[in-house]
Amino acid sequence: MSEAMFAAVDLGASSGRVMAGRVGPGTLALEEIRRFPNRPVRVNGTLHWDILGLYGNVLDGLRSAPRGLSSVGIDSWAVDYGLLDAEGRLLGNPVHYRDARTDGVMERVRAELGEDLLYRTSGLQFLPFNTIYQLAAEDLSRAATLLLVPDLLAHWLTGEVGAERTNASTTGLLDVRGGTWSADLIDRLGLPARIFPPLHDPGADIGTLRADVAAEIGHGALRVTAVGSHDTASAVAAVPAATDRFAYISCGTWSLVGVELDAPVLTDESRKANFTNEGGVDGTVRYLRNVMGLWLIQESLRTWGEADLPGLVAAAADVPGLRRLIDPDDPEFLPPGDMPARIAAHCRRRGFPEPSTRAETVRCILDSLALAHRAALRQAARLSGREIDVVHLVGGGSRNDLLCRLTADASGLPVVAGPVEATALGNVLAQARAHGAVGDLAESRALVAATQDLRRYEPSGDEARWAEAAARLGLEG
Ligand code: ADP
Ligand code: LRH
Repeated sequence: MSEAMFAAVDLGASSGRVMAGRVGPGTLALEEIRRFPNRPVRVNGTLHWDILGLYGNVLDGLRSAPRGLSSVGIDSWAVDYGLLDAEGRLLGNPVHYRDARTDGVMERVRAELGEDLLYRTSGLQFLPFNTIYQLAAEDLSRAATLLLVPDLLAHWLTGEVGAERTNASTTGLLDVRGGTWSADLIDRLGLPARIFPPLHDPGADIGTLRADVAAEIGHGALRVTAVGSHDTASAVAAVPAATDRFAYISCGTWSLVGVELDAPVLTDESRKANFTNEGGVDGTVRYLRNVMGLWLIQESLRTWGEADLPGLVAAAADVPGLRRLIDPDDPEFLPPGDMPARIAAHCRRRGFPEPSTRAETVRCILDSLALAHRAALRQAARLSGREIDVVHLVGGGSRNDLLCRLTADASGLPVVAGPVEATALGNVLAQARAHGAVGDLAESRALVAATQDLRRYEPSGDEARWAEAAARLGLEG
């Protein structure tokens, strides 16, 4: 196997990047080509993604990427989509999953179709912004094609139309066992079956750049290869695990906490615990729960107009722990808005003192996230029967030393932090596999473990204190 180079387009909810990845025997190296903020824009009261701004940044990134790329792969956050009309024109700017248009829709659909039917069919957790609920709130009369965000960008690059399976698994409309669109759910919801494009898996060849795009970015007949286009699927594929007795926390805007399984868990208990069975690479199941994640900090920083996150985390490390706590998964924290005020009110309601400084607010968030990580890890193990020896914490959150340490202490498990750019690495590795530059998933993970910077945190042994706090908050898992 010789060395090859790939471009990874990775769009997170808070920032996007174009990376160049070199892969070969003993080599896995990422170079950042371009990084750009991903800022939602409210227009006429509706929160949108700035999809053309993102696409423009992707083109600029690819233009600056080294020549000699074997292919490009695209991943992004899940659930959101663009609709094309019969002429292939975008029907309106994609709406952000945190927009209020889905308020009450999930409850209505659940009541009409039944929780049991929804969960047994798609295996998906109940989150108000799942594509299924967004579509139920949308006028689809002029829509000819639905494309999830990475599929939309791939379409603009190549002219091809399709749906990559790992991301399609977050719509709530994919049959978790068969891996096909659920004609039954689509029919029961009265959605037009015509809008759902043909499905493909990571590794599939999507197509070559359109001639006009190739001319614009100067990369000739570059191919676009499907990757785990759900960012979390790519992140989990790059977890540097050596055995299957691991859990992962893909930690960025969200903390996605779970285990990797061969088959879905569709029990009533799993449904009640709101665990999801999303699609991973190689037909694996990402059995996980969404924890509100670093969104709580992102939105606090935005409210404060503050940019020094490392300084605040350092200050939070000096604040006494477990004094102020929230349930981070309370739906009140989902929409944009004044986060510190919501956190203070939540503390008060729960009988904790309100944070009075920014450092106390950050400490409250990190203690509470560590407690939620603990609960989700325990539940994942219990509901799936998978034993966990180690927790791999990947993504931007792995740079937060305090959060890694608190997660190890709270869970009583060793935490291996890194890689920070697990998603981009997973994206590159899926392409490298398709082009024969690396072997299977286990070999890809071994390459990550051998080449990337990782830190290990041993639990401090004071799990009892955390168990007490978790019980007080009703987060015992
Ligand atoms: P997403 O893909 O959801 O946009 P990322 O994986 O890029 O998220 O992670 C972004 C998060 O990483 C930020 O919100 C921040 O909390 C955290 N982060 C980034 N850099 C640092 C740092 N130097 N110290 C602590 N946390 C950091
Ligand atoms: C993380 C993520 C997560 C989804 C959410 C919408 O970026 O893809 O897996 O639940 O965004």
